[in-house]
Amino acid sequence: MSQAVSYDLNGAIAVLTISNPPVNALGLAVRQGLVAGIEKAEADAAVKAVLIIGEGRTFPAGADIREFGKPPVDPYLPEVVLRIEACNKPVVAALHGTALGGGLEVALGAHYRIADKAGRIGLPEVNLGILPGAGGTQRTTRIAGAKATLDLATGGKPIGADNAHALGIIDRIAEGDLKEAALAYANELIATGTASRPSGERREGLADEAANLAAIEDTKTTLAKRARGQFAPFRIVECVEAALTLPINEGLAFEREQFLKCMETPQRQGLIHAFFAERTCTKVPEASRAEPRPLNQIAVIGGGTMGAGITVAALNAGLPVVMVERDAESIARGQANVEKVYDGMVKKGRLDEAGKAKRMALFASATDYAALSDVDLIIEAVFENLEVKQDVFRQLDQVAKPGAVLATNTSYLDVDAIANVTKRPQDVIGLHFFSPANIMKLLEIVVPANPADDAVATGFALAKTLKKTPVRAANADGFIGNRIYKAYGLCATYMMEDGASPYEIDKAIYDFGYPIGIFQVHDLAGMDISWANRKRLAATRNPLERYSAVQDKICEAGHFGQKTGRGMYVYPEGARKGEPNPDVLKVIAEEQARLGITPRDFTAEEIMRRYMAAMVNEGAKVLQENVALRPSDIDVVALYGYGFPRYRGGPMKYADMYGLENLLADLRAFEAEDAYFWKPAQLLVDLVENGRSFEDLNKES
Ligand code: 3H9
Repeated sequence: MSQAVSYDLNGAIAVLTISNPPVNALGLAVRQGLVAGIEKAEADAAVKAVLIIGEGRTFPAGADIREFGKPPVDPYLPEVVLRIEACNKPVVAALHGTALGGGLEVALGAHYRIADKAGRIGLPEVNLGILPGAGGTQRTTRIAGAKATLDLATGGKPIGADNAHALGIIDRIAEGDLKEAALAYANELIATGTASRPSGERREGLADEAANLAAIEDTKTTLAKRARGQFAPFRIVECVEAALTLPINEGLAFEREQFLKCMETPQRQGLIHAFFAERTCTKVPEASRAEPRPLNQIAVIGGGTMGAGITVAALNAGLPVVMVERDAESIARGQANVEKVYDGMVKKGRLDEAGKAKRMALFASATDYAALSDVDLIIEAVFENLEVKQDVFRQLDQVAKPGAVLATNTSYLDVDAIANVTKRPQDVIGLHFFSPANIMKLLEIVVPANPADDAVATGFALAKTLKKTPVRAANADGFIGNRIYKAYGLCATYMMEDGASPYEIDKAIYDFGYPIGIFQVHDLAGMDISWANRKRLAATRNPLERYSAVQDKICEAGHFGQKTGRGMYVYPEGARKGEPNPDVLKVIAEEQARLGITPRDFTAEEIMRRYMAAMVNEGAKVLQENVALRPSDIDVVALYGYGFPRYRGGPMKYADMYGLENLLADLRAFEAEDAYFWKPAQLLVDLVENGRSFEDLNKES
């Protein structure tokens, strides 16, 4: 027997225990072990039933994703599942932890399923750009119907054992010890002479034809919007449709065909890259060298939009927060900002009053910094101005207990300049939250010149507690995200001045897969914010940098976007979706005339080629300056902070797939028109010269 699957006898039951840490993924050794185990059990006349169970934390959480893209090796998972299903003795699967994807499919190959009460099951393949390829769509539909299958397989979210039980996917819930309960179940089957029961022959889920057809139509409608541009979700619908009409063997063959098509797509590559990237970003040198400091009580300085959002994120995670503001009026406003978020959630039915009360019970407020004397981590979230922040840190230095981590929430400012006003710069880090801070997953953890390892590790521990995705950034203007954003933002304004209208640019970006275009983002965030930043940097701007004054002119007229009803778009009373603003086109025309630019046409393809070249080139500069640890960290920033379409993996992954030599050729072509802006990053030149990719750098990190 393979080491990955052990074979033991318990009375008349053959127990196959899967052991492939950490998540018992169904790699080759497990697949071989399962087939061998079933064959051995069949061959032994004394064995009357088989039990499949996982060792450690979980029943298999799926196929081994690391094998994808490599040549497949026999036995394939669909065959393994068929072999289990064909066993002439009843097979029970005992599920605990997260029985996902191929793991659930193996369980569906078994004839009976028992689950631990806390167990979760799901078909999350869609999150990886693929679909359940070992019979998941066919067998689940036969057992639980189209709606349950479509929800599981196109939504990709796991459900609890109780829910799965109610749907008929799980036959029994184990109240006590799972293995004992599963053995008892198998013994019962033996005692009652219950035969094996192949899922592929079941029909309960097919009974309500009208409901099944309605579920297909509903899902098609929701996916048209929710899964715009994606391949796999629509193939899943087709597989479930096939399950409703085709015999099982044909249904399985159809599913296999669709699975293989999904495997061929760049979307599969992009999504699997994203899966590993968002796990790798938590691996940083400081956290490998030191344990985080305790995090029992945190404080937030400032109750504005950011401060309130950070407070809500912490309260949601069960972390007590004391909010500090300068006077009673400001603290009342801060508390109201927090309550407003919860009231909104209550109104939308996402939280009940009891939930709100539970969270607010963890909230305290103060107007005196003395309240900070016993706090483990203090997050300053006051106005984005260096002097103001430095002043706060001087005061924090007086009152914070030794060993408290002092964090500044800043989008651009120099964290060392803030740390160095204290006598404990080693305890200071930057935490760049994204707005709204209670929703956005990204947290840039900014590491100044000489931090204590455990202070940085505490930042990563905080991210984990808040269920955020942390990315380590060195202390440089704009860190990772805003620095790159600035580069492709500039590229967009140059294209706008050269003849592509902002509306054509936004449409190209939307069609690429972003939720909205960059000018719509400006309007949403408030054009005054980037205007203020441009003014802040005006004195240090390199004279070689091309400067577009179009957006300044719009701001000078008092138009800042959605909040003023006019910006790059106009927003008719109450509307959130804007319409093109004719004044903007007028300003652009005036600027073109002033600068002697003859506007030209841009195709959507050229717009995106330039946009991506600007983004990736700046990403490469961020890497060569060691602001980011690895290319995949930049991808995570773009995915979680800036709406980059996940199925494209992130800009650096996109560049690898586009071909770095092609990207460099684009940059060289654009360089002829603006040698300053389009100068290729040296790192990119070196990678191309040596035939290497960003993925090679990921592997070395
Ligand atoms: C599939 O099944 C296809 C079939 O339908 C058809 C085939 C023909 N493979 O997330 P964590 C690693 S597709 C390989 O930090 P958690 C992960 O990278 C699959 N490795 O833990 C990490 O490694 P490291 C469908 C995997 O407790 C470590 O395990 N299944 C796999 O927060 C711990 O992971 C899925 O999509 C895998 N399948 O969450 C489930 N899964 O320590 C994907 C995990 O080196 N997995 N690893 O960084 C998950 O959603 C979560 O990992 C899980 C645990 C919820 C299981």
